[in-house]
Amino acid sequence: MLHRVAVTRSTNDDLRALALDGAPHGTAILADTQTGGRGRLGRRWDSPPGANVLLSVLVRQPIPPSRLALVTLGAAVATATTCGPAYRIKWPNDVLASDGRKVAGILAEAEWTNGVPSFVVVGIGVNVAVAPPLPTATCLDADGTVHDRDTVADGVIRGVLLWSESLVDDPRPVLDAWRARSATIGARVRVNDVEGVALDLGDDGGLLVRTDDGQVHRVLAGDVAMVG
Ligand code: BT5
Repeated sequence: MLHRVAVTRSTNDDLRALALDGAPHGTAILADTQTGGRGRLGRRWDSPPGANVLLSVLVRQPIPPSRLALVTLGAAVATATTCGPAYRIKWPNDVLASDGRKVAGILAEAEWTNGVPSFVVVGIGVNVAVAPPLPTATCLDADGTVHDRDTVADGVIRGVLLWSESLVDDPRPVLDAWRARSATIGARVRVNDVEGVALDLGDDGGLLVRTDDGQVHRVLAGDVAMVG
């Protein structure tokens, strides 16, 4: 069930409220504009006027807690796939155009009840027709073609549900699909205080980075900067 709203603070907040009221797996909210769109770590997600996707999808599946971080990775795969073959993922959740600028981001928020995850609200912002005035941002239409916002939203919803359902039984398909779309693996990166070569993903979705002294560090959260 897809709810459409014109203006809201954050579709993630709205969908969480619906979920607490018992909304089923697959419920989604698509907004034209957000006044308080959120990124990770207290950052903002901008929604300049234009036909962009500001979307939240409810995942209510018995995903083992150890695999919850993979919901974000699966959503990033779904979004990059919908955007097109040239789009790549920077760990963990940025979808980048081939020039390295960001076209989409994911904010997945899990709700816990008595120590058990009861649902995950997966928020996805895709700049379809217009990017905010940031040097690091771009939009799908920047490739010179016009993209249909509803088609993008529909592709992302289907993909998010498909990949998150696959996590119930087996984390490997999401991990492998993410690796195949990665802009990070093999690159020299700095993440938190660690600088080195990004070797691979761990089974939990963490990033394995080999520093120049040969040690392998596993990073579970943070922002990757490409170095050199
Ligand atoms: C994200 O955070 O990329 C997660 C974005 C999730 C947004 C969706 S929209 C629907 C749902 N409802 C919400 O309230 N949120 C979700 P992060 O990795 O922290 O990236 C945030 C950073 O990206 C900002 O600090 C800016 O530098 C940059 N940024 C902000 N808005 C952008 C945009 N529209 N396009 C590209 N970059 C942007």
